[in-house]
Amino acid sequence: MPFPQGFLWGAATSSYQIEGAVDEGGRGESIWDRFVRVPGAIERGETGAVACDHFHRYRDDVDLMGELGLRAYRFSIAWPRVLPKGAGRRNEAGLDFYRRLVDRLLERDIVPVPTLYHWDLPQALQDRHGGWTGRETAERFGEYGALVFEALGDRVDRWITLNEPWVSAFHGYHTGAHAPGTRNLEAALRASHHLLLGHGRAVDAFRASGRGGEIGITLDLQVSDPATDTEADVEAARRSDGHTNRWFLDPVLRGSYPADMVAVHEDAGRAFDHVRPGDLATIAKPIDFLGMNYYFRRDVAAADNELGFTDVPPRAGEPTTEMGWPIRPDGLRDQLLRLKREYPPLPIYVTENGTSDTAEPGPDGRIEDAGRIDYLRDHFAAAEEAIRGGVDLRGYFVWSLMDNFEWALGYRPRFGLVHVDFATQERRPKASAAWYARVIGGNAIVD
Ligand code: IFM
Repeated sequence: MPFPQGFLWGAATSSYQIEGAVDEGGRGESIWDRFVRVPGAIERGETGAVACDHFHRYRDDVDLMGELGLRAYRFSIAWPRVLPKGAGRRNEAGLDFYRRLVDRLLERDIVPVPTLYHWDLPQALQDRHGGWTGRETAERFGEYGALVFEALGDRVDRWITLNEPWVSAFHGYHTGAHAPGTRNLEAALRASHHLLLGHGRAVDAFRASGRGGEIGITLDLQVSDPATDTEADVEAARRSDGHTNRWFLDPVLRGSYPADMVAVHEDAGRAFDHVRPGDLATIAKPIDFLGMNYYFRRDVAAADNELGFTDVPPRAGEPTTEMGWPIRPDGLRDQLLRLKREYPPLPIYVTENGTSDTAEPGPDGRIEDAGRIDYLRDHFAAAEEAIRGGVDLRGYFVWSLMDNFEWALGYRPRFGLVHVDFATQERRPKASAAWYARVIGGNAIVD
């Protein structure tokens, strides 16, 4: 069964994970440039300083996208490349890089889908305002958005404000696994609110710019199932869903935080004085589409910790990705159907889905990543089921175009359709890339 006509098949990346050139072209320091230098923060002490060297190789990379038949490319703009200090003086050379990238995409009929924020906050805003724990960062984000819409709005008509604010807030400020490495749940709650407020400010700036086009947000939405049918585990799964999904879906699409989760935090004495009158109306400004990233569905059990739940390991014998994530494509279908059932109608894009697979070139040079093909085939089929169930799914972006810097795990996980030899920067499309090109060409899943 084919996908709807015009279905936007693409691939995704992000600035810090691929660009490199962190000290070039007038780019300022980001919180990731600083965090990667913390001993033990990143496996093997790796950094994104060179990454895929995409900043210098973007022309060839776009040509490669053309050869793969991609219809769309989702990338992110590095805020410190455009505003080295996060605000104030703009860096024309940084804007020019993105202008050239977009022009090259358009020349090859590839729809550019930039994300304004994929985690590389200007370090100056961390120093000055405590990063996202400070309300000022949300205000600066709105201004940054206005600047980018003005500079690129003549060439781009589909925008994403934030990528996975749950990860930015809770890995950045609660678990400390990501930059800036803070470990404090209250700080993470503040950060989540200011990320959402920044999203709302950027949507306002986009509408005020008068540019045509569409704007949305990308949330990472995973399904949480109770590990057992005990009341405690059922409640744990509800909390997990509240913490990871509804904490962002509800403010953006309903204009309120989920009452059950607010009660959990208030009962624990966590303050909400950072939420000011009018904020939720800003956060809930109408958007044109929702981006959903999907990687797994989790089993959750009750636990005696700050949030009252914990993930349990994948079931015995169950297939997992090399990240250790259980492979459960039905979660993609179920989450899409749930969005349709419980939230106002909105076009949806799967803005990320994919798997790590460390297949290396064989003697003939081919990279047989059969595991990735199986993974994608099953997830595309789940998306197709959701479409048949009435979900208005408009496109699908595979994570990732090419192997890249996987944050705290460095370069070990390889998520790319294209293999990157990080010693030589040679790109080599894997078997999955050729398979994906056939899917795109026929707008249908192939064997
Ligand atoms: O690499 C990340 C990406 O930056 C955000 N979504 C999940 C991917 C795989 O972990």
